[in-house]
Amino acid sequence: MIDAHDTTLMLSGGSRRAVDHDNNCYTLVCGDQLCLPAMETDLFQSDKVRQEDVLAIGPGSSYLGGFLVQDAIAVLSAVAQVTALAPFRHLTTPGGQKMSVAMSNCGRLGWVSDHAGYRYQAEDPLSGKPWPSMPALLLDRAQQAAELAGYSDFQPTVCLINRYEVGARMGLHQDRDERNLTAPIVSFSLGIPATFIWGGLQRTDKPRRFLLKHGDAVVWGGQDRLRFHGVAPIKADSHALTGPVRINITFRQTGL
Ligand SMILES: O=C(O)CCC(=O)C(=O)O
Ligand SMILES: [Mn+2]
Repeated sequence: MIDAHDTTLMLSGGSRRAVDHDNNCYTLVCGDQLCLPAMETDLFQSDKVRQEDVLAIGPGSSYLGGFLVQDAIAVLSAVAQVTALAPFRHLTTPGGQKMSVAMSNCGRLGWVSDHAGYRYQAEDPLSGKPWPSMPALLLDRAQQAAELAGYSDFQPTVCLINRYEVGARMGLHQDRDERNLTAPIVSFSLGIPATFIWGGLQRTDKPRRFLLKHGDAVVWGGQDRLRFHGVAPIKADSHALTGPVRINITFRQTGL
């Protein structure tokens, strides 16, 4: 095992070697360089969250505390592979404002925003090429989280990756750009913590706030699928694996 400093995944630039608890060695990059990690062991081995660890936060929504902790290095390594091909960028809202959260996507479709509106599309507007494919580990863990939350046969076509630096936030909103509102949203948090704002079905409903920490998952669907939610401005912090950054990954099932 190497020390915490050396395991920092430089998702905002540079590259690092990291060794996880099973002695797998990874090279982690973010930039225009692609570096494949040496993954020799079974990435799908951890199955640590049990049904009894799933906390209901609404009739159709669950909080899975620590769900991804065991896989965090491999998941962040997969994210770094995606963002080497489709770099994080700050999109513009239809109203012309630059978003504080930097985004990328993998999967069949990706979520984009510009002066023409919010939408899903098959090509990365930066490269004109298809989005990188969804790494098998990410798909597997998203499906497992959905299953634990009571949603079987989740087939996400979109994996939106959000990078939050200090001060970045996401205003109260509904995820409603998807064609299929019967499938849930699966959301993973890695790195420094965030205060999640968990509202109701009306924008004016009084929201609850709870901390999303490294490795936590939230799943919402069914009658909670259109709940308003957001992320409060990120406070300065540092995490051994991501440095001063929070990574959020949401999985969505939609077509065009
Ligand atoms: O960062 C989060 O926890 C939530 C992200 C989100 O709501 C979104 O990408 O639509
Ligand atoms: Mn959302």
